[in-house]
Amino acid sequence: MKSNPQRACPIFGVARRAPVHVWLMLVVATSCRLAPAGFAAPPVVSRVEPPNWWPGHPQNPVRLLLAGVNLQGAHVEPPAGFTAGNTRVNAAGTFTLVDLHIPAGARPGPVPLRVTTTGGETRVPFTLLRLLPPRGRFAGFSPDDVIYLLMPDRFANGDPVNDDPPVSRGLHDRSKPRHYHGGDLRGVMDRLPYLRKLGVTALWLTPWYDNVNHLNHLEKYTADNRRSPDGMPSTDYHGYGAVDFYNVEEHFGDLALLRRLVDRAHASGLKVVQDQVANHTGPYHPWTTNAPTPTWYNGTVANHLDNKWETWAIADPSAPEDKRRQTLQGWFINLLPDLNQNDPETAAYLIQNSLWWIGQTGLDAVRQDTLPYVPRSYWARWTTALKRAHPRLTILGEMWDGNPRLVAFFQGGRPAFDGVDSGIDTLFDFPLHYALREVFAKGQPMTRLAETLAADTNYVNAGVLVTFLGLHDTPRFMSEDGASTGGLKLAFTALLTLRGTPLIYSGDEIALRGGGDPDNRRDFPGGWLQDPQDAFTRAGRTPEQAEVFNHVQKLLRLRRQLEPLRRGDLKVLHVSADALAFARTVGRRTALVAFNNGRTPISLELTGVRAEPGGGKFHERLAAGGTASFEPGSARLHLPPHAAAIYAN
Ligand SMILES: [Ca+2]
Ligand SMILES: [Ca+2]
Ligand SMILES: [Ca+2]
Repeated sequence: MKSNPQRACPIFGVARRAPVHVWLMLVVATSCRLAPAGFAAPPVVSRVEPPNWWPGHPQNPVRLLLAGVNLQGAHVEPPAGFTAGNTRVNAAGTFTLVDLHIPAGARPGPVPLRVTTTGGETRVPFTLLRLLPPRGRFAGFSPDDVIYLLMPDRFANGDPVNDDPPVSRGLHDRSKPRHYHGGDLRGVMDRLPYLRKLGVTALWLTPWYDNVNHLNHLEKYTADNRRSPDGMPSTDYHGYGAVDFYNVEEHFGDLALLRRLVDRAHASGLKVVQDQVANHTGPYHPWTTNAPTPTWYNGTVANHLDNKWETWAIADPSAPEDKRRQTLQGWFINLLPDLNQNDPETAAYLIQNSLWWIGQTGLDAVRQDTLPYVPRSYWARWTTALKRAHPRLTILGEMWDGNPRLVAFFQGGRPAFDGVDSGIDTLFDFPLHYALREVFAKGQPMTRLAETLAADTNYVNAGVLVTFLGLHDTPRFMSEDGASTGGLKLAFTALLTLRGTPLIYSGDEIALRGGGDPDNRRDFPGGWLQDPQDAFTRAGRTPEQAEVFNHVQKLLRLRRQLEPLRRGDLKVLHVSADALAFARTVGRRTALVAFNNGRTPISLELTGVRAEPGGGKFHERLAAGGTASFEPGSARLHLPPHAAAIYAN
């Protein structure tokens, strides 16, 4: 093959802003050898995913996805000592998949790959990095932690320069609830002291994947918030519409900043939870028109199933097959391209992508979006791969349902009827979420809470469930009919004293209002320089905000101090329409928590209070204004209306 250095090297796939891809393109541009007209065109590789890996990583070989053009018949040759194999090229010649075996004893550094076809050759850079030291990283979370959920776009604007980035102009408008508002990773970093002061110990950020750089014309909303082709286009500020699984959204920052944020969070005693989405991509992902394999997605843009969210069909051995298929393969809101995890190439890509983010940043846990819409066999493979690399990592799945039996079905730790143990550590406790709302906002009987806790036997381990009052997908507590700050405080007292790993949705600690999506995603007051009020500071909080903030802060301190509130077994001692009392005990230490959700004072005679000899006297810790007397094994409590008390020995 004669080369023709006179011809310009064709470039496929415009370089993104990430440095790794910029230098990749430079190498491509200077190294590809070109064929004269009439011959096969030379291969061009515009990117490789993952862009790097690690010697000594248990995932070996790493399966590389090379994207470009003219890759038909491509042969990939790594440097001496490495081997490449199992090469596969798609019919269009736009993708090459290849296993790269990393030899024992390989050192961090460049591993340039030579890609040859009958049309010529090109060099593709690839890098081995040093594994991050595990100390202080990959730590997982437990009921000893309290998670704080925030949406990076809506929390704090630490860098106004990236509000309207050159590659994605025109998406920033704080007056529009579905546009970017300017919050970013720098803003989160700047507010770590606030989070520490509040007393949370882990951060869950909604997805930081790169989302589309223009308006979303496929998801339009009318002024009254109905999805309609006649509405106004939205943006993917929420992060759930990935168009690039290997880049950070430019409105939020970049990979280097993300790594700094994780390190700073760790140094501040805060773990980091990544929000990952394996079920679907954004509607504008380039794969929708150019996929690595014919079965990369379930269906096509023109021809696919519409997901009806019938998750019961997954948990039901006798469910009709078409329901199962629709639930697993249907496109979310009939729009989001559904990834096919039954295609081994797609599965390998997604597993490696998870491992890459964890390995790159040192984060501690993964929250997996839309869990039930992905085959459970995939979750088993995925969790096994993640735990093999990072045994302490925690995996939290989103299974949105109020039925404890259904939620419990998705928790790992035992095989279900399908023979699959999903390996999912924990799930959101939606059943308890609904009960807390109904009792403390809507005034339903306290028995709702006891009934919900009675369903704990459905779970492999209810003690680790992630409990919450609200999420970014639910209306705010304070916007429920009947909600009050008093009710919110009682709900927080229950949340932070019951079993589970509690989660606080950013803004609930200051009684923020907001209805359904997107009203529940209002900006945190004070996160923007021009904000008239700064609720991040004591002086800036309104009396109502201060009342709730101080209460949550006090509860978080008590939860840290009192081991039974985190780890104690739970025994309900009394329940009636207005009252609930439970004890949580670890060894000699007990925390007795009592609620009066009624309008009149109550007296409770409690028996079965376990206080072993040497456990010390009970003291009230919440300053609730009630009185109590304790005898061995029993207690008599008086509580004012709408009050809760925590007694601990
Ligand atoms: Ca910004
Ligand atoms: Ca973007
Ligand atoms: Ca699916």
